Amino acid sequence: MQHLGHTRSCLRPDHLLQTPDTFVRAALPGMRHAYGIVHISRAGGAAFTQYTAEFASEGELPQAEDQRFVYVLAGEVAVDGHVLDAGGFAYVPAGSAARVVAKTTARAVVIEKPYQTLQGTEPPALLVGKEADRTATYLDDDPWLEVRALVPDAAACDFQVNTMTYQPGAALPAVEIHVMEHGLLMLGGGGIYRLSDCWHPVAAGDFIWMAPYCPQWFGAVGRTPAKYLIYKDWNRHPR
Ligand code: UGY
Ligand code: MN
Repeated sequence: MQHLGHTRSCLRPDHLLQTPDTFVRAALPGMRHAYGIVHISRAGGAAFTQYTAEFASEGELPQAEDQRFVYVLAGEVAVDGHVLDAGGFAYVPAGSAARVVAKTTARAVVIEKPYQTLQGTEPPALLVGKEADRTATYLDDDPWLEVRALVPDAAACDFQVNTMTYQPGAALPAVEIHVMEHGLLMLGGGGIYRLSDCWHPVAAGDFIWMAPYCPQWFGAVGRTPAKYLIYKDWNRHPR
């Protein structure tokens, strides 16, 4: 289909909306039978890297220099021998020899970030889990806005990854402006994302990066819940 140069993708100094029509696939060094769609990285102004890995069966990621978080979107991926399917996730410490190997054709979110040590704590160990087993909490006690924290809320962990599920019509209670940056992948449904002074219609498959202090608000629109996976830096002094 000819789009005549149109896309919803949008790059601003404090945010990026990247829609699937603008995704570019490339094998990253050391990947075997896999491609990455790099959504954000240092080159784009972020302090972390987020990409979607698309695997053929037996596809594999190279060993990461930095700590790594993996969330399976489709298919089966083994992390250090633990087979994860959709909604399964893993935290892999920096320099770990744990292998990330697809057992089937698969897709996964990968987030990598240099680990920031914290005096008095030991770096976190490898962890695997299932989103469905994580306890749901409600943002500001709103039963229409469910949050599941995938990374343990421990001082040793220097980032968080949560899923947020909005019933149709639910919205963030206020415009947020905070020092943490976000990497966000829309997993289902859609709505309106306010980023800075832009109101973007968004849908499943879209990626968003929000720089520190980017004003942000989301309201779910449609007949099905809107759901996203969201990264933020956490637990460290912003010096
Ligand atoms: O955790 C957060 O900062 C989250 N409420 N932000 C967001 O959904 N844009
Ligand atoms: Mn936020």
